[in-house]
Amino acid sequence: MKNEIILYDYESSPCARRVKICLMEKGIPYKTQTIYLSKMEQKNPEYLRINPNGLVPAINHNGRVIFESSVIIAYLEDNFPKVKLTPKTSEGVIAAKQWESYELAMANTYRPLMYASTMGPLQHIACTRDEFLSISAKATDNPAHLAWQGKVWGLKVLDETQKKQHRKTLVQFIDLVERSLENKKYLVDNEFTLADISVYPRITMLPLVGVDINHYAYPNVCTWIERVGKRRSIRTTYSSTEKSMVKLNDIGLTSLINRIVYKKSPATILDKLVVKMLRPILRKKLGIDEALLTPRNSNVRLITPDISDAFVTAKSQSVGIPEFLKNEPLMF
Ligand SMILES: N[C@@H](CCC(=O)N[C@@H](CS)C(=O)NCC(=O)O)C(=O)O
Repeated sequence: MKNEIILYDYESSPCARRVKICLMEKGIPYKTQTIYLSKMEQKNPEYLRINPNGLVPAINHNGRVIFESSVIIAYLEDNFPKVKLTPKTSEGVIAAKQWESYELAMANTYRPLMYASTMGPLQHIACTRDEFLSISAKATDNPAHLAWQGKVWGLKVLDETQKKQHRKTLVQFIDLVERSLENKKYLVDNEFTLADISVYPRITMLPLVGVDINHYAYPNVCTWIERVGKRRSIRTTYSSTEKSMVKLNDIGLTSLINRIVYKKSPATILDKLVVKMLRPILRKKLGIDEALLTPRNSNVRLITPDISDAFVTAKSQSVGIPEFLKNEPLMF
């Protein structure tokens, strides 16, 4: 039997990166199949057969499908035990499970904040609402999923108070990581384990949702990020998309974009100029024109080793944008 792992991945997903780090640490070869979250492919009926939660990551190991990053990692620990990442002490095992569980809760806080402060504003500038919904409607005809996309583009995922609350929750998470790393090299048992693999990909993405991590406030976290960041598994899984997002953020472009799109007062000439300059760049980066040209029903082509390596083409029953989502006024 061929020993093949396919990872259903999205380049900048911290949850998928966690699985990639684990695969790399264990030296397990794998292929990836990108599920474009920007095009709602995670909600495509074909992909929902793989992960009914409609999220990445999932893996297919010789036809056996597993979803949920911590479950995938537990599966890899059991089935590829040569390199062990589970802590050696029973106390350590419990502590690592707690980090996994805490991180799971943080994913739920991070998700809307990510859509509100990155995905939504970028898409809002790159394309019109109808374009965004048409692309999504190629992947799913579920009105709830399309309504969510309407909220993402329309910048209605979280209001300012909710954004602040979500950031506060994430700050409490970093505070705990900071305290837990006092006089320690790693989170659990002072060696690199599943606990670090769970937490690292999320922590390093927090600046992208407006949660600052600096040496003054978080010396232990920053030293740990540098230490863990030197591992080959971490370096090679640092995607070019994440690098670009970090760069955009570091030069202040993400906060400028947020200021412009969330402004209550009418857009100024300068705002309009910035948007005009950014639109073609973002449009290209996000592959808007290409996605608009992709025929309906063929957006998600899943590699499924259980069906003799064939490509299976999604048979989505998309019918376009539902009436109730049409005709919302444009901002720019
Ligand atoms: N608890 C899940 C969380 C997975 C998750 O939130 N995945 C994100 C990417 S990091 C996703 O697919 N988001 C798409 C969406 O929110 O619709 C896991 O660890 O696998």
